[in-house]
Amino acid sequence: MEYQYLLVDPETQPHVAVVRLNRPKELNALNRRVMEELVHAMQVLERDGTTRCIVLTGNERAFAAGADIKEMAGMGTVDMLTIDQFARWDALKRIKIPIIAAVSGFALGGGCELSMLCDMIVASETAQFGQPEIKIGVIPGAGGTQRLTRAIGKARAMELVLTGKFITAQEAFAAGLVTRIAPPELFLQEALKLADEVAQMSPLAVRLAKEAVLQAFEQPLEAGLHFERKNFYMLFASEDQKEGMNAFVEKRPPEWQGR
Ligand code: DAK
Repeated sequence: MEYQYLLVDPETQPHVAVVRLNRPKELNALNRRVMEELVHAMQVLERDGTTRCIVLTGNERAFAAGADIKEMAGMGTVDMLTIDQFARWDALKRIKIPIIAAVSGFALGGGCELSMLCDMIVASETAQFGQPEIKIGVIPGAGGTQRLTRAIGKARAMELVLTGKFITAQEAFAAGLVTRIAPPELFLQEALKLADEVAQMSPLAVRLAKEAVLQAFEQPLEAGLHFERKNFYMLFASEDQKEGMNAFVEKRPPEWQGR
């Protein structure tokens, strides 16, 4: 697939790919084509067998200012149902490799939701997060009411969703939405540093760990603990578990096989 709105570097550093949203004039508004390309790029990286972590970013002014309002403005319920844009969001949710959102500037509406669908958010000091859909007569549709509430709590999420106000990177960090903040010239570097830390771990363990953490959003505690335990047991059937523990005992760095 030829990408019109993405720049993809499959190996910016060993085992780490960078996917850049590249629709700058529209502040990376997520139209149907962008979402289609994004799903394609992520699935290709997942299948290539070498990528262990993906950094998803935009530009300095915007990660993404939301779904494309101009594209949606004339649509009715039947259009929304038949286009079924949710299928693309669901496909992104199923990517098993960790994805780090490196956010500078606006992460609004669908842009904020996209950053929250990622596994971690590294923000530039200039980042602004918000769910301003209420100002255009709708509500968040791609997880904003759920993921934001889980990330920052009911009171703060309710205020953002009901008023459409934005929060700064510092506020997002204090609230637990963002894992690291860096100056604008360093935020991507910081995200790459974090990606490198993840990429140095056993890819198998990383995959099962991501899956288990995400279960905390889906399951009651007992079921989540059960899920975690199954993944934990499963890793004892892997070469990487033997390698990791032997390397510790032998005081040497592990060499992961991903098996
Ligand atoms: N859609 C389309 N174009 C957008 C856009 C957007 N979301 N955001 C910005 N742009 C365009 C502007 O129209 C403008 O284009 P021109 O007029 O130059 O042609 C250009 O980007 C630059 O924007 P501004 O001139 O407005 O720049 P400012 O610095 O003055 O303001 C701003 C920046 C980010 C505060 C402002 O552009 C703004 O308020 N943008 C809209 C933010 C917003 O309301 N976002 C939420 C959109 S609703 C779904 C999944 C997800 C969603 C829905 C369904 N399914 C799975 C079904 C999500 C919905 C949303 O995100």
